[in-house]
Amino acid sequence: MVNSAVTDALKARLVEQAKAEGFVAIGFAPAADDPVRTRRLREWLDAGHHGTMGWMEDRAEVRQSPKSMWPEAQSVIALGMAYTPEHDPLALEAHPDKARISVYAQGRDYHDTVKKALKRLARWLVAEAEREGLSDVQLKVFVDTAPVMEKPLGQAAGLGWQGKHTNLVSRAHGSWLFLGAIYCTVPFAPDEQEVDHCGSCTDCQTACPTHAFPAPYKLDARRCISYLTIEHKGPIPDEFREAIGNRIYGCDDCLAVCPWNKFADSAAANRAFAAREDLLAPDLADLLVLDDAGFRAMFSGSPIKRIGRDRFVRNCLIAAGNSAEGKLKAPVEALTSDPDPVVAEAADWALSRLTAAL
Ligand code: B12
Ligand code: SF4
Ligand code: SF4
Repeated sequence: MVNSAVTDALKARLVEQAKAEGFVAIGFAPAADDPVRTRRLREWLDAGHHGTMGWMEDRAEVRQSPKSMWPEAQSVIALGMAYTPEHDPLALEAHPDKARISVYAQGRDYHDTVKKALKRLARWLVAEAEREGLSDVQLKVFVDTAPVMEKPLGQAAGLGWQGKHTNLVSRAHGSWLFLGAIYCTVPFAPDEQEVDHCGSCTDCQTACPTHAFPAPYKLDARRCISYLTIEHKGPIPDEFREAIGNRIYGCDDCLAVCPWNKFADSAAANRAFAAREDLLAPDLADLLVLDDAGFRAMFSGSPIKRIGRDRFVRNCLIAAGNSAEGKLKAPVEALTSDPDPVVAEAADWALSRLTAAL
């Protein structure tokens, strides 16, 4: 039997240590199964809303609950690191010659930053638990890529609530939190679950350019610009090309319009996520000419590097086709003979759009 006075004291110190590691939100939840969460994940997958993200389906039984991944887990420690922007994420809407990169990808890759901080925190916890006489404490750390439902776990731990746009909204940090989780064998006292504060607001639902919400709290990823520009390989379906506008990597529209962001202060953001000067408002003309080496050099340390040059240039071509900018015609035309057939097809489309518009 673990002494709760010991775990409570350890929990209080862990909260302070998490802050020292740059986390602005931390909460604790039991590692218990939740039939509602499990059912909703199943419904989402059965509706095919995950599109070609087969990895969501492959490990659904593991993803649905901490216990199904790791029966020994007792607690979930949910953590949030802020990336609140200093600028208006929608500012480039009326500048079709510029490329819009979503806020989360304008600075350093959060996978690296959050994972490193989680690992340091985990090492601290094991050492301190031992010092308190808790033997054989085990834990696992996660950010994004593991089969873990970080948003509902974050809500269960009191970090915020899943808004109608499906992301976790925090009363203090709005929509701008990266999430991470630690599963551990220490039975920490749980915090109170956060409740929904969306009320009658529908701002995120009406802001979506591709109508990706079949209903509040439900996202059809196949229609989401984030999915289409990052996860989706192959040609972007015609029906979404115009609506994508000049968004070349991810999308912030449903997050940016959320009224809770007025409480978010960019001073709380981790400096690693501050926008790189060259990614705030890059010229499409400069991005269209990137070859493989140029792409890798430009996006080293950035989450953008993972989509590779071909998918990136494909996205830039969709934006160029929407731009009606004469100066983009030459670089677009050069790409019609690109060795990658998806790039060449997007270039044909963009060229015909530019020709019709000019
Ligand atoms: C797959 C994925 C995507 C997919 C699908 C998104 C989605 N909504 O599922 C795509 C590629 C589209 C995507 C996009 C983005 N993503 Co993403 N993504 C993930 C990932 C890997 C898994 C999410 C998941 O489990 N989806 C499955 C569905 C079933 O889960 P769900 O959204 O929680 O669904 C719940 C609701 O629908 C709810 N529900 C259903 N019906 C009802 C009814 C009622 C009444 C209620 C109340 C609730 C409810 O219950 C479901 C289960 O909890 C997580 C990381 C992780 N491991 O958790 C990051 C993650 C969610 N992504 C993140 C981010 C930042 C983004 C983008 C903002 C990036 C960008 N700027 O382009 C966009 C946002 C788009 C959006 N509006 O969601 C962050 C979100 C942080 C936060 N504060 O919430 C995460 C947590 C990564 C991280 N570690 O920080 N993402
Ligand atoms: S990220 Fe953009 S495309 Fe995706 S749901 Fe939000 S507003 Fe719609
Ligand atoms: S925009 Fe409105 S409905 Fe959407 S998450 Fe924010 S408060 Fe909720």
